Amino acid sequence: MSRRIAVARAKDQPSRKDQGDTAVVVERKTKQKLARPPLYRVLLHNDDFTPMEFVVSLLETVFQRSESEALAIMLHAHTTGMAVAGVYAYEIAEAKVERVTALSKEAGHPLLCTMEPESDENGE
Ligand code: TYC
Repeated sequence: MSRRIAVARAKDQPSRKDQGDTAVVVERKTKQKLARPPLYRVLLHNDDFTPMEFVVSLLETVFQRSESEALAIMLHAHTTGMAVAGVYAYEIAEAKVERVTALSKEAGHPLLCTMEPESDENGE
């Protein structure tokens, strides 16, 4: 009697398919290594004019931070001069910077928002 047994394929192992009495070994595909996209920190800079509540609300709406996270990030910027609002792939970070800049301008606040690579050229 021929029985078919499904053999779960481990990531780095060749796959085996039982075909009756004969075990067929299928060579695994060459592993495709995908480089991780470089990440960028979006920074909020302190100033003397932008209201604290405005910065907190931006952190909640643009960066999806909870109220307590937003408050902590805003206070970090307020006391040290700068804070990381979030870390994203290039296009996302760029869109966040543009959104913050547009909303701040619209509201008449001078809030500065910039981005910088998370790692150096060596990816470290
Ligand atoms: N320093 C501002 C104030 O006292 C508040 C503020 C916090 C502004 C963080 C910018 O990134 C900032 N109203």
